[in-house]
Amino acid sequence: MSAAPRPPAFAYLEGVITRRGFLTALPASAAFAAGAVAPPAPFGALPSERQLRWHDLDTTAFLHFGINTFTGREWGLGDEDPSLFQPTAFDADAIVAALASAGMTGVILTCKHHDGFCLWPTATTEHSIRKSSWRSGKGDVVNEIALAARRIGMAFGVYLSPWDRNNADYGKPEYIATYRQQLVELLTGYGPVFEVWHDGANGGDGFYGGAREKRTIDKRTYYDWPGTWSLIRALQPNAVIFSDVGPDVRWVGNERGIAGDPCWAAYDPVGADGGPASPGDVHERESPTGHRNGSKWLPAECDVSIRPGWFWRETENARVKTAAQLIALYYQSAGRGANFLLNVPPTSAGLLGESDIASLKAFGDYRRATFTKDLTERAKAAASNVRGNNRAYGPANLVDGRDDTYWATDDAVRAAEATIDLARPAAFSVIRLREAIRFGQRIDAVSIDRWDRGSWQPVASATSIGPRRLIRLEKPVTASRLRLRVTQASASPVLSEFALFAEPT
Ligand code: FUL
Ligand code: CA
Repeated sequence: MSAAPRPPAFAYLEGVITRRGFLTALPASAAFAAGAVAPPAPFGALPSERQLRWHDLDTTAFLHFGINTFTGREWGLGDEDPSLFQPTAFDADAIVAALASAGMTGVILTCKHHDGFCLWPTATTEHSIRKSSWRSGKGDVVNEIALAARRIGMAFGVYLSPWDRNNADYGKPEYIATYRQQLVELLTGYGPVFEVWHDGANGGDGFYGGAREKRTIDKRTYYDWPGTWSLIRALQPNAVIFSDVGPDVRWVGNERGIAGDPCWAAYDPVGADGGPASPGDVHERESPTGHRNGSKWLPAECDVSIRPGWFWRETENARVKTAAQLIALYYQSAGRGANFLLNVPPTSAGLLGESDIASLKAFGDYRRATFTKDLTERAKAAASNVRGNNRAYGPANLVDGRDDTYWATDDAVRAAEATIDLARPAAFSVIRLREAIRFGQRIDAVSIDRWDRGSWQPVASATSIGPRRLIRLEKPVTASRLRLRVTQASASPVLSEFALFAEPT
């Protein structure tokens, strides 16, 4: 005999919602197993399990740290003395604590930037922390950040620049073996890695072991990316791989932290000249929006720095983005279904800057104050259509606070509406919608209305939803009854959430 709670008796189209799941909140698969109605067939490109986990991360941090932190350059040439790397008060726990205060769920460290200087004691090159007098050559920044991240509950990721302006072999096949060996070290020595980041900067002037010349490589063939990607898969199967072209996560096409609107998760990248795409060679104008009917699930990641540069320099201390700017970027990136990747570069002391810490904390305070309380908590929901008239797919699933339950309609439905009755009038300024993306990105457009003295009045509308759509209203709206209309869909809608939030004043 199962001890599962019995469903309360109510009409399947309307139910009193509690946060603790009773039967209306059971995943559709359970209802199906009970001999009921099959879930909808997935539509279009679909996310992998590792992509689904990555979507949940929402906002992560970038740490650009290395030789450039001490030279004031953005792109070091690769001829720097390793002993220039000399942080005076490096504290990995303090760095990740400041990131965590912003609500960040992961951190990606520049283990090697274009200058080739490695922040871990690699066996592959002399251009590393091992050759710095800092901590008598015994330091390992990768290890310290990875451990600090784990201690505080953040995921850890690695940036390893393919371009290496120090390496004598750069441009020759030998360097590819070195690059892969560096990945092996990073992906086997530091615990679980959630993301491997390959930037697209490729070739040019460099030190190259003393040759001091310009080296150009064939972006399409030189790196043999498929070979490197399968190595990553073998070593860290749960890590997503980021580049201009994926294969798991795409660059959004700008370094301003702004996704397109719409921003479709699917994408079929082509090269700048219309030929095959590769990291560093993509027709980036289409990267912000993706492709509505793209064949690959390749969601966007919006990278941007909290400062004008990617690396810390004293002269930019007064130009740190404010919390208000970070909040605006959050809505323009994560709010459009992408992930927000915010760079916060450590100082030459090996800490974060004071203004950076203050902006991070205020950004986190805003997010906690806004998103902790969902005003639909005690709402009742009704819908114009419910899949198979089965309450396992009912609109109550929109407001149950659970990601694994969803409102779904019959297959032929392309336009549908759900009404949400709040227990009492509430003032809100943010609406959050989520599709159950295991079933693909199905919805093309929605509108939200409020009931005002006898008629429906428009509040907002949006196009792509995907894993997350945040609609931030210009000013708070008060209502006790709302209507969500799916006005256009490419397949029957499957939505897991309709939530309302009030921003702090
Ligand atoms: C680019 C690099 O050239 C920049 O220095 C920075 O690392 C940025 C995130 O990626 O490709
Ligand atoms: Ca739900």
